[in-house]
Amino acid sequence: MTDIRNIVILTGAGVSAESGIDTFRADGGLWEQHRIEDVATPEGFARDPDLVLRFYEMRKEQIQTKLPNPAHQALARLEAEWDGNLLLVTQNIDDLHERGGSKSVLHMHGEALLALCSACEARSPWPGVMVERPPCPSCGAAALRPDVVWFGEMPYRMDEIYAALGACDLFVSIGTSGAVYPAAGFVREAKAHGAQTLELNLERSQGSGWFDETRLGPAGEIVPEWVD
Ligand code: BJW
Repeated sequence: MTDIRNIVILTGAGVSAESGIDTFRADGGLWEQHRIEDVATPEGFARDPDLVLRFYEMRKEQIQTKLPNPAHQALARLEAEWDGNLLLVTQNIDDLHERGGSKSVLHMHGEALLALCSACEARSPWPGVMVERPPCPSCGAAALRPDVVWFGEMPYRMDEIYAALGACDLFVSIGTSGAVYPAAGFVREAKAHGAQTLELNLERSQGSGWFDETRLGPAGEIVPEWVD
């Protein structure tokens, strides 16, 4: 990769699919089993918090039984060996990048293992029994919610992400459908600043036409091939 110093990598549910974690939009995926409006919006949470807490409790338990796959491990190797700048942005709320060895991961849609206090905005480890309304360890309010970004909410650390997109030489998108903004717009942002763009996915994403190159296949195979 000559002339490349700054890399931004965006991952989505497809990078964890071969670890056994459900994606969202596939046949039989999470959004076929649960209505988005019920479990992934602030309005759904206000309407039926127990349903939403049970959904995320189930997701957290699923994540904890799974292991990183060769795609996570390859990205950790790249981070360890790359002597330029590399920002790994994930839309995933699982911790498989970290358990695969990545040291620095930006979770733009939050993390399944954390709770967020709606009153004081402190983060804390997800308590086993959030559905019983334990108090926030920082302020004592019974206002904990999953530390995830729902539709209509602002994804995390956007300034940092756009700054990196504006300075990157290579943008790589892995295992995401390109159906959800603002992440789906990152390729255009990077391209507008002159970056090369590469998509690694099982099938073409919605924004596939924006990429200079697309390589199709399972992430566990094509990500190590690209990295090594
Ligand atoms: C494999 C594989 C294998 C399978 N190997 N690959 C226009 C502009 C801006 C915003 C909007 C807009 N229009 C509408 C909006 C608002 C909305 C939105 O995007 N709606 C769309 C439905 C149109 N966006 C928002 O509300 C966001 N906030 C926002 O916009 O704030 C204002 C703002 C504006 C401008 C700048 C900044 C801010 C918030 C979105 C929050 C999304 N939240 C969720 C839930 C998170 C918690 C949880 O996990 O439960 O995030 S929804 C869900 O979708 C989750 C995912 O991170 C996200 C993306 O899904 P992903 O990862 O792409 O999964 P899939 O299933 O869709 O795709 C999997 C892919 O993998 C497929 O392509 C497969 O082929 C592939 N694959 N197996 C390789 N083995």
